[in-house]
Amino acid sequence: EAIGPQEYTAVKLKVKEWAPEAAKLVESKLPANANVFFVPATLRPETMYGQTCCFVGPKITYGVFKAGENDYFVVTERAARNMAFQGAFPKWGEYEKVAELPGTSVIGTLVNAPLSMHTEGVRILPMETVKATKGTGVVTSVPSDSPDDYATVLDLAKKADFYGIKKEWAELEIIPILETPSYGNLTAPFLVKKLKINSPKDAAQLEEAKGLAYKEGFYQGTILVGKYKGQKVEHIKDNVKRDLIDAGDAFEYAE
Ligand code: A2H
Repeated sequence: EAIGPQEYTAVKLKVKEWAPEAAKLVESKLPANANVFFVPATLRPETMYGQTCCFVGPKITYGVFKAGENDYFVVTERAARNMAFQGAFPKWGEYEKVAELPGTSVIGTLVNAPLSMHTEGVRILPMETVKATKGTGVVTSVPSDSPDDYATVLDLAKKADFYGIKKEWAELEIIPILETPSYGNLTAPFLVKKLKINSPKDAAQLEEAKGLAYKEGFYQGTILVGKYKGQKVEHIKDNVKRDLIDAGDAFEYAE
């Protein structure tokens, strides 16, 4: 765990098509032309090219909070309270919840993921290990570079019926976005295999994999795609974050 404030990039994933249950819950609560965004918090903005889905906790309840004239954010109430004191909402220190969505109700929702190679959109999927007490309670999935995300998409694809999802939602192509000398161009799959991680519940090995992936990716990584292709992660991480913010696709979030 980090000491002192953790500074995240909050990325805006715009809803293109609600899952049926969520559609019913927001129907009467939102203007027809509302822009609604799932807002994952990430420490790795430079990996957003590799988003293949976005996770919510199936046991977490989310709020839909008014973020602007016609904009709404789906995050935990805890995150909304923090955001209210960071200028994310119209009135400083205030947040307005217009609807509540149980995590299970949003599974299958199609969202647009900024910078992702999957421009057709990605699905909201369940992840049991999402913590309600960290970030926004929403986690965007980059299985090429996050061992947690990779272990989870493997599990989701394997048990698609159990999770009530379509297998193909968990199996969007994992495109290499970052290269490191030690782990090649698919760091998370490499480490998950090397450390013999079989499930998202292998907490100790995942913790180890996460540490290795993070260090190697940040200090040795080279980006393989996008406008900074060929450059060192260390040098362009903040540029990718800045670009996302300038495009209106992200903002800074700290806690
Ligand atoms: B990271 P820290 Cl590619 N519950 O983003 C569980 N995990 C959460 C979370 C929550 N409520 N909120 C955020 N996270 C994840 C990308 C990524 C991340 C990559 C590689 C490693 C990595 C894509 N997922 O994180 O405990 C988010 O996943 C490993 C450190 O605050 C976020 O960044 O340090 C990271 O954990 C924040 O973890």
